[in-house]
Amino acid sequence: MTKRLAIVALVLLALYGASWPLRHSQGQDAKTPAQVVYSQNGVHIVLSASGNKVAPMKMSKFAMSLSDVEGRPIPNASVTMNLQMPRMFCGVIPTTVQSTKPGAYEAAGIPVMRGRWEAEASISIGKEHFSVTLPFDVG
Ligand SMILES: [Cu+2]
Repeated sequence: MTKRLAIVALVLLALYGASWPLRHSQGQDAKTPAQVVYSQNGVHIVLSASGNKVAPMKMSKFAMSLSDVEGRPIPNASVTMNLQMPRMFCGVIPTTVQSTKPGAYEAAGIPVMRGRWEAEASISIGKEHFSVTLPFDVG
């Protein structure tokens, strides 16, 4: 009897263990990252939402930094950013982007409704173009 119980316990434990990757990925899906880091061709881009809560119809701010592999700021980039909801027809909401210091930018825009949004930054440095997307939640 005790042996049988032990086997049942082992089977349950194995099932629980096998479902771990599933539970883990669900947990990650439910949360948006605080920032995205993008690195390519010697350009390092960090895009983050400023402040911890974004509300609908409120001005939301985003910060972006551009640096080279040694961490030196890259000045004189051309930066635009739009806000949009994936798979919805809320339209594309432009933001105003300003450089706060060399290699640092602040974008501000107003998401119009609750839900999952994406901030899409387009960056041109000389002849190179980069695109970085930050998912964020409004609500
Ligand atoms: Cu929408």
